[in-house]
Amino acid sequence: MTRLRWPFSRLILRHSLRQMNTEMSKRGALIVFEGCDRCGKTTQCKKLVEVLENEKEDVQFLRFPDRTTVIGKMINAYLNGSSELDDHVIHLLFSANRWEAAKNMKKLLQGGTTLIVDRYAYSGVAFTAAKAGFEVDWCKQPDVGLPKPDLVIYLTLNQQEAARRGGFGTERYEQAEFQKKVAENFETIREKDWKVIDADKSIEDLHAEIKSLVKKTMNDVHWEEIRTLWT
Ligand code: NYM
Ligand code: MG
Repeated sequence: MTRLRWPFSRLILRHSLRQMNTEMSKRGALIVFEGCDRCGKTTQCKKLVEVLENEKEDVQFLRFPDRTTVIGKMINAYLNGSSELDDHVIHLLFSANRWEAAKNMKKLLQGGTTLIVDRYAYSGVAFTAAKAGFEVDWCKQPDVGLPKPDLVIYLTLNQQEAARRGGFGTERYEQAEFQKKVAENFETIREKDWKVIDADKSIEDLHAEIKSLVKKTMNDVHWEEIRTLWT
């Protein structure tokens, strides 16, 4: 018995040291970009990721919908018009598409990776609530409990500039009238700490503004717990 005790305690010590180490390692930040279609979100996300990677930061780009999964393929078919789905069903699929990524997102964040995310649950609410008969409160429910972003960058674009940037694509929702309602919904659901940025400027100027906000958040959240959305 006495001979066994020593290796056991050493094992336990090693285990708790490892645990302390993971608990004490810096976490990454969850950064979300939101806005209407054509506001330049994707361009900015990709540029930001490229620049941060060059600076040897641990970052990963994610986007919702993630059209590569089984659920994502159903969403893609709905958006490009090759399938019809009930409005409740597509809303829940968009949410399920986030939940299927949530565990991995948390793992990456805990492991120190900063996630740059093109759209999140706020798009889910703003787009579905733009349809007749859908209340914001109902729309939020399926996403309650997801990891909460540490920073939401909301890019706005006036109607004239949006029009100047060229027409919308051919996907469902890409019509001026619908987008106007979406923008109103973003105003309703946006929280005090969102960074609202007018996207009507050069790609470089917009990037510089965004990058400094993101860097600050990355430093601020190192030792903070990951929060949960709408709880
Ligand atoms: N969209 C996106 C939703 O309606 N609900 C959601 O939860 C999300 C994440 O999908 N018009 C809409 C917004 C867009 C469309 O997005 C596809 P993207 O970023 O254009 O691939
Ligand atoms: Mg789009």
